[in-house]
Formats: sequence, structure tokens, C-alpha cells
Amino acid sequence: LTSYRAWLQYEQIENQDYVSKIKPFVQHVAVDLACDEIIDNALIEWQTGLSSMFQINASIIKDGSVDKGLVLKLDQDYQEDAYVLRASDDQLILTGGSSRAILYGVFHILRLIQRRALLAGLSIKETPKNKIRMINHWDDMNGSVERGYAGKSFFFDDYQFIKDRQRVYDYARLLSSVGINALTINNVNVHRIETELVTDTFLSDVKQTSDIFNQYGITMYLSINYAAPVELGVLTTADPLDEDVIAFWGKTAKHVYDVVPNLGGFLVKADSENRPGPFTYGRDHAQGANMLGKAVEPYGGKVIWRCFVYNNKQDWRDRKTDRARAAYDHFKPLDGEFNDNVILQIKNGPMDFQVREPVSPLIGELENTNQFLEFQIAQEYLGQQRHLVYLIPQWKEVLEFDTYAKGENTKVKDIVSGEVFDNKIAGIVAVTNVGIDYNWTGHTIAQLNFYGYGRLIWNPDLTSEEIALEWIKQTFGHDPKTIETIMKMVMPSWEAYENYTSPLGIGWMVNVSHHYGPNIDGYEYDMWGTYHFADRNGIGVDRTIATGTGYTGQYHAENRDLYESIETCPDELLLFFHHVPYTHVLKSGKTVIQHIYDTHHKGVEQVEEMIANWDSLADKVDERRHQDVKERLSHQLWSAKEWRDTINSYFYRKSGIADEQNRKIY
Ligand code: BDP
Repeated sequence: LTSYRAWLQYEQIENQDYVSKIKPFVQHVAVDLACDEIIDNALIEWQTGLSSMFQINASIIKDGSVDKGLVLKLDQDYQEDAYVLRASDDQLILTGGSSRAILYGVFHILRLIQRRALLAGLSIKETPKNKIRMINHWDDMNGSVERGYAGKSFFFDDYQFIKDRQRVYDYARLLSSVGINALTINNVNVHRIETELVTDTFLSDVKQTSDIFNQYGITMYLSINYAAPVELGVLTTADPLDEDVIAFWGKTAKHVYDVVPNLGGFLVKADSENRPGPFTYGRDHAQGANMLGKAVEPYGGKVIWRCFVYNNKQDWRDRKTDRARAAYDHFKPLDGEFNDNVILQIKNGPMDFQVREPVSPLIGELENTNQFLEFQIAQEYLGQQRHLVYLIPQWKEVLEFDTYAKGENTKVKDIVSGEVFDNKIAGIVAVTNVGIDYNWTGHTIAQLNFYGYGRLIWNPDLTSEEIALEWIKQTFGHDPKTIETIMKMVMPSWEAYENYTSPLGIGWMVNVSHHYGPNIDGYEYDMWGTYHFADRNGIGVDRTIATGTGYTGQYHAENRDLYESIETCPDELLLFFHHVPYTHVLKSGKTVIQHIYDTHHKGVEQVEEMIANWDSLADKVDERRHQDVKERLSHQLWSAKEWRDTINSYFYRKSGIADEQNRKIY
């Protein structure tokens, strides 16, 4: 099925001129290295791609050279995932630092061909910016996916592993095609049943799944239950300093690694949103994480410990419990206390994957601790893959953000890559957006966020436009009008979503719990720490040092001052940092209230434009995909109008200030 193939369409190439230019490179492939299962998969991919695009059956020559064609070589001096592509007029040499690098190189060449690039004279060196490039699944063993918008899990169903693993293979292939080299398969919220993933009940399934990923150069990890010794009925405590607990984890790790020697390690969500953790026993997160770190250390395992830790039962009486402060307040004091094989995983913003948040102030503050940056590809708060929202522009802003941690130009991308603080382990992880839907991602265009995530974390200097263009050509072909039209749809889509949802960085205003659709006061009177404080006079959260929660003080001086002052605070984050009257004049020259009205109308118009654009492609895109996206866009328009009307009428009634343009208020 076209949608299932995602960006690996390998459409037959009609342009004979192009075919004749590429043919010399694709007749033979000489394998000048020892084969393993990863190389075998690279060769299969090469043959699949060529037979489909050129109807060529490339011959594989394992002990001999070719003077025309592709040559695969290893060079131990290269970094593990790095590769070089060098071409003369009819020979292309791919040299990689490892089998995995060869696989990446083959996907790279196929990508070039799918984009109709020429190969002659090619000279490319690729080294990924981030060593670990990871995906987190929030799949539960009952088959559901927490915050999953593309159908059920393809790993689990009915409290079992799904035994037909074809989809897992296909998925591993898609992941490696964009350079992903690590993943967890189960939810960070580990229930009773998933606690048993580290026991004999499931270890052979874990091993079989891990083996599939290994064949594509991907290391698998498990999310574990911090309270496993208690939950499994072995002990009455999970205290990290208790001898029996230490022995439990030592034994468990040994057994897990006996069965699954290639397992990457454990991911842990502790003391957060009702999950158990070291706090129950009066211990801190370093004590909790290090105990597990030591257990997996003999086997080369790692422990990834999430920093999404906050008090989810707070009513704002004590301003110091501002949820935005939590990650920094919990983890900054522990910098330097974590084992070498422990990594802290930090969400990109201080709250929770909102359409607009400042960058987490914890990033750049851990000078002696390994860290991962966490994004969310699943559009939990961004339209749940029913709305078209291209996320790369948002992530690029995060990666390009200057923390000033070590003076000017200490950007997030250089911190999380491990370069700034010279971390041994470093990288980026994201919550995936795939499920069992026939097109993987529910919304076909949401495939772009999956593709783009991989490409961006491999090379954060790629622009949003470059990534979108790559994806469109591989997914929808080469018709110039199609390309231009889809570009016009995706590029402004994040801004459009921001326009018709919650304004000026305040976030939330979604329905409680499922997080879809407008509900301005939903979280306002719930205890999750996500307030907007709208009243008849104004709106926003005062997070200043002078009069607010002091959150701005968690940033380095330059950013602290920027956000602290209402004069310099950027418009798009104003309500995140300041409480202002509706009549406050933004840098744009508009009042806050007029900005709210205008952006909400504009957002809806932007969706109308998206639809007009998509309609114009009716005879350019195959019917199934066209119809599919069209249905979602129609829903998006309905939903955008609901947002506009709900937000605009709420603020009109609160403020009593009319829209200057006198548009209808519902
Ligand atoms: C929030 C989700 C929740 C997750 C939590 C997390 O609403 O389902 O469990 O994050 O990251 O975004 O642990």
C-alpha cells in the first residue's frame, strides 16, 4: 500500500535521461567487508530499491572488485555511525565506520536517487551530530498506546506480544532509514503487566523483538517499574539503599542480560504523576538512579532517568511550587552525583509539550551529568494527528536556543549532543507517533514529523524547508506543483495551530485528560499546576523574580533578564512569564485582546487555505491518500473554528472589550 511505504516509495523512474546517468552505479555492488545481518539488510534494501526504481537486479559480488557500480568498505578510524560517499563517473565508494554506517549510507544513496540527484562526482561526509538518536513508545501491553493517535500498538495486544512480527521489521527499517539507533517499546507508565517484561514471562519475546531491531542497527531498551520488587511480590520495599532491593536488581539485571545481551538498558519515570520512586523512601533521584545504574553496569547497560517530575496536586497556594520550576528544582542540585551510565532525560520545555513554551532552563545547567533532550512527535497537545502541524520548525527553535550556559553561543543543540560538556553519552529522544494504522501515523502528513525527527537530530543544521522538501519528493513524487503546494501547506502549519489555540505562550486550555479541543477553564480549576489566571482584567502567569514565582531566575542572566522584563519578553511567550491587562500593548503594536481576536480568525483562514491547496491536488495525488488527508483537513477546519469561537467569546465576555473589527462573536 502506498501510504504504508511512507517515504520509501521507490517509484519506477520514467525519466530515461536520469536513468542512463545512474545506471553505471547500480549494476553491481562489491562488498569489500565482512557481512553481518546489518550489511545483509543494507544489500536487501539496495536491491529492493533498484529493482523497483530501475527494474534492475543488482548483482552482489562478495569476493572481487568492480570497476563500475557501488563498493562497500569499512574504515575503523571513522566514528561508528559516520560514512563517506565518493563517486567517479561510474563508481561509487561507500566507506562506513560500522555496518550500521553502511546501512545509513545505502539509505542515503537511495534517498538521493528518489530525489533524482546525480551521483557522478559525489563527495559527501556524514557524521551524525547526536550519538544516541532514540524513540520512546508509550505502548501498553493491553494493546493501547498512551497518547497514541494512529491506532493500537503493533508490539502488544491482549497482554501479550504480537507474534506476527512483520510490522516490527518494517518499522525497524523505517527507523534506520532516518538514522534512529535506539528505542524503548513500552510506556513510561509501567503497569503491573509490563513490570513482568524483565521476568521469564516475557523475556524470550523481549529477546526476539530486540533481535529484529539489532538487525537494523537499533538498540532496544525497556521502561521499567521502579517498584518492581514490591509489585512482583518479592519484597515489601523498593528503597534504593536497602540490601535486598540492591540484590533484587542485581539478580534481575543479570538474568535480563543473560537472555537479552544486547539490551540497551532501562528507562525510568519515577516519583511523577503517581508513579512510585525513591521519594517514597526518603531518598533522592540520584540514589534511585545510581542503584539501577550499578545493577546494569556489568553488562554495559544504561539507565535513562526522566526529569518530568513535579507535584501534580497543587493549588498554587505556594507559588514556589510553580510546575515550570520543577525539573530544575529537582535535578540541578544533583548535578555531578549520577553514575557514568545514568542519563537524565529532559523535556524540551518546562511544562509538557505545549504549542509554545520556553526552553527548559535545566538544559545547560547540568555540567557533570549525561543528558538527553526529549521531544514529542505524537501531537498530544497539537491536534492529535487529526490536525496538520509540521513540528520541525518548533524543534529547530529549541535546538537553536542560546542558553548562555558557557557564554554566548551555547546552543541547546551543542549541549545535548554532548559537545559543550564533553559527555560520553548524549543525544535526543522523542515520543513516537506511530501505531497499527495502515499509514503508520493516522494523518498521512504526520509521517513528515517522524521522518523529519530522524533527519533533524542527525543533522540539526538542515532547515525545515530542506527536510520537508526531501520528504515530499520521496513520498509524493516530483510534480513541481504538488511539491510547491504541499510546501505551502506544511510550512505555516505550526503557526496556524498556535494562532487558533491558546495564545501568547500560555498553553493548555484543552479538555482535561484527553487533551483535545478547547476548554479554557478545564485545567484552571484542576490541580495539575497549569494555570492561566484569566479574570476580568487580565491574563498570564507571573513567573518573574520580582513579583512572581521566580522561575525566570533559573535561566542564565541574559535570558533571565530578557524574560523578567515585560519590555523585552518576546510577545509569543508574554503570558508564560507575565500577568498583564487585556489592554497591554504588545511589541506588534496590538493589544493582547485584539491579538487574541485577530490570531484566532487568522488561524482559521490558514486552515481554509490549506484545504484550498490540497483540493487543487485532487488529480495529482492518488485517491486514497488524497481522500484521507482531505477528511482530516475538513475536521481540522471544524475544530479550528470551535477553538476560535470558544476562545474569542470567552475573552470577550471576560474582558468586555469589543473586537475592533467588529467580527461576529459566538
Ligand atoms: C504527558 C502525558 C502523559 C505522560 C506524561 C509523561 O499527558 O500521558 O505520561 O506526559 O511524559 O504529556 O510521562
